[in-house]
Amino acid sequence: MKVELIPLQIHGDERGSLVSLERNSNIPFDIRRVYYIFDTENGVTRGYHAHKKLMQMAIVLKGSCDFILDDGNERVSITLNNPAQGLLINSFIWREMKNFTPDCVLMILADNEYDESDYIRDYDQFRLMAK
Ligand code: T46
Repeated sequence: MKVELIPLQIHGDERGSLVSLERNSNIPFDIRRVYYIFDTENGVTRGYHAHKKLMQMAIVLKGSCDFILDDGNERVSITLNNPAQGLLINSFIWREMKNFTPDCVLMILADNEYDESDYIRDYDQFRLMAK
């Protein structure tokens, strides 16, 4: 499946921890957009779509949530609960995000601007296109 958990180096010292994100270094694309999801209501599942072209890196800065990822053949669940770990999600991966803890702050880096025409929001259409 075109997803990968990437360890992010922590620059730690007696004051605490710092993670740096740099395009074409630990982020394997040019970052064109950053957005974050927080204050998610209990029991909510988000996502339910794939992207035709967009590549993204998801990092939970605080708390935890689960990503359900589906390439049309297999479905995996990955828990993000470590700000020193990035989940790289390529195009044509169906995603659902659930089990957000109340304190969860989920940050996403994207390789392009927001474009509704890049979304595939129908699962059956996604299965056909992913073949
Ligand atoms: C994804 C997952 C992980 C914008 O105006 N600009 C933006 O950059 C984004 C991402 C969203 N929006 C608007 C569009 C909707 O009216 O914000 C609202 C919520 O977006 P959406 O329902 O798409 O949120 P999620 O959590 O279902 O999906 C988001 C991203 O859209 C998507 O690309 O991969 O997070």
